Amino acid sequence: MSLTLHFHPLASFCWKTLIAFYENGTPFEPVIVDLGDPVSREAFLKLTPIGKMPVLRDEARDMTVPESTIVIDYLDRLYPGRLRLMPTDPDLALQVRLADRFYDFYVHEPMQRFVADYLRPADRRDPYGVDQSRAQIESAYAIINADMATKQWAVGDVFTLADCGAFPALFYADKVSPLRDRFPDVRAYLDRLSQRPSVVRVLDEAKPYFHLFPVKEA
Ligand SMILES: N[C@@H](CCC(=O)N[C@@H](CS)C(=O)NCC(=O)O)C(=O)O
Repeated sequence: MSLTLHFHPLASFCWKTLIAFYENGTPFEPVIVDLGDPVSREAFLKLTPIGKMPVLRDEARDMTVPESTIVIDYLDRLYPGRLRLMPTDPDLALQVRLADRFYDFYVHEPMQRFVADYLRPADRRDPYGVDQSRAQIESAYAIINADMATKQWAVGDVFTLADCGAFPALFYADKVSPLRDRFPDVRAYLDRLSQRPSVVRVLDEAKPYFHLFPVKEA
């Protein structure tokens, strides 16, 4: 098999690429990275010195592809499936890139910072930073709520790369800064995403690891 995905089943940015793989049934060999295991860690750092997952290895093209967005873009161009995750229409593709950046920068990354704070030693926590992350997520919720009032998926009627990234960002953001019933159109969008078979599969595969998620209640 040509494609190997290095990932962890609980890691949110890895979910983004897994959703893309499962949407199109693209075959790949899964390699679970355990950064707590010295052997797995060393092998992973050889592949990608920055140490961030997911990473795609394509033996057929002798390519190592880091960054979830770039992995999906790469698959869409070189191993396209039934569903084009990056639209061929340039205006729509721009909308997808903008939405993808929005979810990564203003939901996913603040959520990650929030979660990372829980993993710090008690005397190194950063309540000010956590408040900033929460405020960022809340501003993003308000923007998404207005935007999704008239849309099915992130850029309209078709499911794209932006939706692959929106699911993990919103799923975990909802754990650290709960949506409750404050943002009904974000909630409805998250519910629609949760029903995609690709997402159901990702959640099923993550279940055995959920106890490792450090935020029990926000
Ligand atoms: N911009 C990167 C972010 C990747 C990222 O932050 N991955 C996390 C897992 S969700 C990771 O590798 N964390 C390990 C670490 O920081 O040590 C992407 O889109 O792939």
